[in-house]
Amino acid sequence: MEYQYWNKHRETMPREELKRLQVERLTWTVANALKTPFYAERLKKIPVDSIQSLDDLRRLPFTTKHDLREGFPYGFLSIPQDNVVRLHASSGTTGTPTTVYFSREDLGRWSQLVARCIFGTGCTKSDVFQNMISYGLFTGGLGFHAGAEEVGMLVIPSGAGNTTRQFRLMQDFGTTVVHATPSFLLHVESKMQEEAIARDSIRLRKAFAGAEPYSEDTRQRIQDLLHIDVYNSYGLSEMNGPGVAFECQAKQGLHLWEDAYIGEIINPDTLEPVPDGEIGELVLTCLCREANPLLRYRTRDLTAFYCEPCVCGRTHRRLHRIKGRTDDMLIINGVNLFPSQIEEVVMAMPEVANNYSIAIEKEGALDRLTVHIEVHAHIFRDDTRPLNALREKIRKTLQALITINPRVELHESGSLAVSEGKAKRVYDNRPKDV
Ligand code: DLL
Repeated sequence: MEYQYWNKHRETMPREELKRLQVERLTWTVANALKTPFYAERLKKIPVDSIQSLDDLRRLPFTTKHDLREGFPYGFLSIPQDNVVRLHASSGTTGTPTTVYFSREDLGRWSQLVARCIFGTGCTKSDVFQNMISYGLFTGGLGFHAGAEEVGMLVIPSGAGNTTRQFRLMQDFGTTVVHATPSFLLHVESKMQEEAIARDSIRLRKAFAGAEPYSEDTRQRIQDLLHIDVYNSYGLSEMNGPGVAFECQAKQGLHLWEDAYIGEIINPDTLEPVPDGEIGELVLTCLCREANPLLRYRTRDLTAFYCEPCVCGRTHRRLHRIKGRTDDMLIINGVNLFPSQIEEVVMAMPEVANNYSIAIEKEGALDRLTVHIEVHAHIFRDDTRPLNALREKIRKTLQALITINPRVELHESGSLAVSEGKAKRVYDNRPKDV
C-alpha cells in the first residue's frame, strides 16, 4: 500500500532524532511551565536545570485532574491572558470543569497535528467532510474543523445530533468523510434503516470515530453496516483535544505523535513504569504548548505501547485501543469489571442491534448487574423461544468471561436511550457511601 504523510520528515524520522527533539522540547516546556503559578510552586524544590534527558523526566512530579481543579481557572497559564485566544473545557459532569487555553500559535500547532491524522488515513483536499460532533467547549468540533480545513477539505460543520438533517447534508453535498463518536455512528446506521435511506444515495467512504472507548467488534460492525473505513481517534482536552494519537491506514494501533507529546505507561497503584508492551495508565507531557503546559499528566486511560515498528513507516510508537479508564472500573460483589469487557461480548453477536447499557443495583447485601441489549426486530416474534435462547447464550458468554452472573434484558432496536455525544453506558444505581 502507498502510505501518504502530511509531514514525511517528522512522521518517519529515526527514533534517535525524534528523542533528541523530545529532549529539546522538554527542556523548553519545563522552563515554560515555571511561568505558571501552579508549577512555580510545585517545582520549587526540584533542580529543573537538571532535566536534560528523557530519563530525567521521571524526576518531575505527576499532574492530576485534581491539580487542574485546584488551579482553576488560571493557575496553569504561562502567558499573559491578552495572548490567549481560545479556551475549551472538559464536560465537567462532576465538580469544577477543567479548562485548557490556547495562544494563536498553539491553535496553529494543534490544527497541524489534526491535519496529520486526517491526511494519514488517505483523505485529500477533494474530500467533503461532515463534522457530526459537538462544537462549543468540547474540543472535538473545532479541533477537527481546523485540521480538516488545513488539509483543504470542504468542511460541513453540521455538529452532533439530528440524523435526518445529517442524511440530507450527506446527500446534498456528497459527503465522503464523517467524524462522530462510535455510538453516534451506530445510531446513524439504525436511523438509516428506519428512514429507508438508500446506501447509494450517499457517497460516504470513511469515518473518524473517537472520544469514547469502543471495541474492535464495534468498529467492524460500523464498517460492515455502513460500508465505510473507520479510524480510531484518541485525544483529551487537557492535551489540546483530538490529534493526540490516531490510526494510520495499517490500523494496528494509534500513533502517538511523539514530537508533540511524551507518553509513559505506569502502574496506577505503584506509579512505576510498566514493562514494555504491558497495560497501564497513560501519562502524557505536552511538548509544544505555549499557553498551558502540562507535565506528566495522568490521563487515567488504560492502554499499552506496541513495541514493533509500524508497516506504514512512521516511527512514532503506537498505543493499543483504550481499554477503559482507571475510574471506569466497576467493582461488583468484589469482582473488577470494565464496561469494555461487556461491549466485547455484546457487539460481537450478530443478533444484537446497535445499542446496550449496563445497570447495577443493590439487592440486599449483593450487587446485581443487568445488561440491557437491543436486538433486531425479527427476534421479537410470537414464538419466544429464539429470544429466550439468545438471552441465555449472552448470559452464559458474559458469565464465562466476567465471572459474574448478569441478568440480561433484551429490548427492541431503538428503545434504549441514545446520546448525541459520548454514550452513557453505565447506570450505577447503588447507594453511594457517605
Ligand atoms: O474526547 C477529545 C476528542 C474529541 C478525542 C474527538 C477524539 C475525538 P475529552 O472530552 O477531554 O476529550 O475526553 C477525553 O475521552 O481521556 C478518554 O478517556 C476518552 N477517549 C477519547 N478518545 C478515545 C478513544 C475528547 N479513541 C477522554 N478511545 C479520554 C477510547 C477515548 N477513549
